[in-house]
Amino acid sequence: MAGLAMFDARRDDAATIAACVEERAYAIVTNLLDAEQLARVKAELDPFLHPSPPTLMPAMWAISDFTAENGGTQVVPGSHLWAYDRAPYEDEVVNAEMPAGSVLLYTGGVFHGGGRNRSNTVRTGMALQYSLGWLRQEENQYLANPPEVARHYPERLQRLIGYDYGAPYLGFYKGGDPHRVLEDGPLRQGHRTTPELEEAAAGVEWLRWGNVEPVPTPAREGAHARAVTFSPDT
Ligand SMILES: O=C(O)CCC(=O)C(=O)O
Repeated sequence: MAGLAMFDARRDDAATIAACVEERAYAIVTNLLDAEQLARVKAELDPFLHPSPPTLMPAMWAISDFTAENGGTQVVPGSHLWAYDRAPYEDEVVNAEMPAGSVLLYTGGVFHGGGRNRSNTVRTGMALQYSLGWLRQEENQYLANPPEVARHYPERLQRLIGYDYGAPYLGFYKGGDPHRVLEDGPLRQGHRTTPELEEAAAGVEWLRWGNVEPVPTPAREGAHARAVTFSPDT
């Protein structure tokens, strides 16, 4: 399965970055509105306590050149194996500099984010995000109950069969609540508010999956990069 997002990152135009990310997952919008904030995709999309076996693989295609100056995607190599609460130091963050036509592959547990665009050029990329094929309902409810049929069901049933978010952000439609496709009138803004997102995230029961032991956290000095870490206990 793949979600598709196109984005143009202009100088000091965080909203443009947000517009792309909204096509994929609202939580990442919040994280990336501040340029150079790093996050893990999987933390928003699956309930497996980090680190775990990979469930997602984003592919970032460079449509234009990606450079450090124009905010090319930043990644923290090795962070897919870190303890969930370890934030990267600044010198652990690298820019994926690559010419147009290249692709950056990473797993959903890697800290990543868009850098600040300090150039006068537009950075354009295309993000295709792949997940394990079994991360879906057993019956294909959208074919079995397409919108023209499902719109006659009670809302509770509509949401039960999939016209709803999976917690906290999975399954969005045009950046918002998929239930909107069954509602009359123009598509209203469907984004969850920050309190709603936080409530959904707080309701996640983090599961241990696999036997991936976190690499030991080094004892060292240095400035931390801006990153979203979490504790499953809070
Ligand atoms: O701006 C970028 O290159 C990274 C965008 C991003 O974080 C994402 O697609 O999840």
